Amino acid sequence: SPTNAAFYQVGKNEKPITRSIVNDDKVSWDINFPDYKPIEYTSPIVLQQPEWADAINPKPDTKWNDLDNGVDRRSHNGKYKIRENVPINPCGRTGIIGRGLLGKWGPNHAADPIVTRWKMNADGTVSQDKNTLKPILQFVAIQRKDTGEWAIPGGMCDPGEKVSITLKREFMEEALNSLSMSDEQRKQFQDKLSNLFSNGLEIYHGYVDDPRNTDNAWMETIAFNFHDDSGLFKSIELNAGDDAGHVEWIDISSNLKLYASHKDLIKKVAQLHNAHW
Ligand code: RP5
Ligand code: MG
Ligand code: MG
Repeated sequence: SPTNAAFYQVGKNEKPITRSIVNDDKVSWDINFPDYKPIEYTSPIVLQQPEWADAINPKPDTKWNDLDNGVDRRSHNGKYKIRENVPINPCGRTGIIGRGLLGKWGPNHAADPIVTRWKMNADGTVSQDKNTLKPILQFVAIQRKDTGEWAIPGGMCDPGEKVSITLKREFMEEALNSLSMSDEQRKQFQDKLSNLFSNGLEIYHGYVDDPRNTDNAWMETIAFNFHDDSGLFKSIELNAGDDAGHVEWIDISSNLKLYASHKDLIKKVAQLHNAHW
């Protein structure tokens, strides 16, 4: 279900916005809710129309549910509805109309690289959980600068960018700080990672419960797992960059508290590897 948080402050420079309350039983558009009075909010950053943002009012000739001049306006969740030339969130009411912090009307596409390895003991055996006796998986997590929450180092797909490229680019930017590397260094890291990133497994594609979602703009993602069994990261040091403040290998378990829908994605990865959860 869409985010129901009463407060909406993503980004330290944003003023906190109070969503109008939508109880779980009123989220679906199929339920009559005559008193629904969503607040209207689009961040000043978005209204300045940076290159990643749509026009203030959607252009009348926008190709909804289609590729639109390189911008992918298709949803993973099927065809979304348009009302008065504005897309309607397929998962229901959020308490906000407008775009909030999101650039695109309708779906905003992201990709989430979930890089994993087994946790090792000093003697070279795989570490097991004391209770479940299952092996412990670790993943590369970043701490987001906007909300302070731990998260997968994912990010937005650039228009026309292949998902495989976005996955690797975002991992390198947020977990290896590639934005501050020389072109030559960046190329070296790209090569080091090329085996790992060419053997991914799709974990999920579709709508995600992101705190930025509104009734007219929402996040969708494609998440891939890249599992390293070769000890590759013995020679690669993690280094937070871009919208990540910190980066770490984190043990996977059901105790994790993560941003947006990321815990669900990580759970799927744990199940895939029959790891401790
Ligand atoms: C989440 O937003 C997605 O799962 C992805 O991790 C992230 C992309 O947004 P930015 O990290 O670019 O803000 O819902
Ligand atoms: Mg990023
Ligand atoms: Mg990001």
